[in-house]
Amino acid sequence: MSAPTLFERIVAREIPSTIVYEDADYIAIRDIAPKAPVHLLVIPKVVSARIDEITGEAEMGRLMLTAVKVARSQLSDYRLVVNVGKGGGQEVFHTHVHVLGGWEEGSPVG
Ligand code: DGP
Repeated sequence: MSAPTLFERIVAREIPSTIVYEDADYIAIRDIAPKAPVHLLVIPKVVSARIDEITGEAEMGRLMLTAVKVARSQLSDYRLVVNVGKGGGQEVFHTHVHVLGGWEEGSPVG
């Protein structure tokens, strides 16, 4: 068995985090190094290393629906980002969707 991922350890409360949403299958936390005034991570509890390992339409759909639900609970406008692989900027290899928003001057640059 491989070592638990950072996010599994957060789900297990072994590592503290600010949890903003949780259900049986997903957790959403505040990012420890926010890149926007609001920066959340929506994380499936079932581990896949990267989002392109998810092949089920239902699983992919529920992940995005959960990300949108979490985003809409705090923001009217927002950005969803998924980094995929080292070259795509991914640092934590447990699939997650970034929710970014809350910029004062409307949309961010880039
Ligand atoms: P990514 O580069 O897409 O793999 O994003 C990983 C994010 O996880 C990054 O924005 C920082 C965040 N992060 C890393 N370690 C922790 C942690 O211990 N707690 C929380 N809340 N976020 C973390």
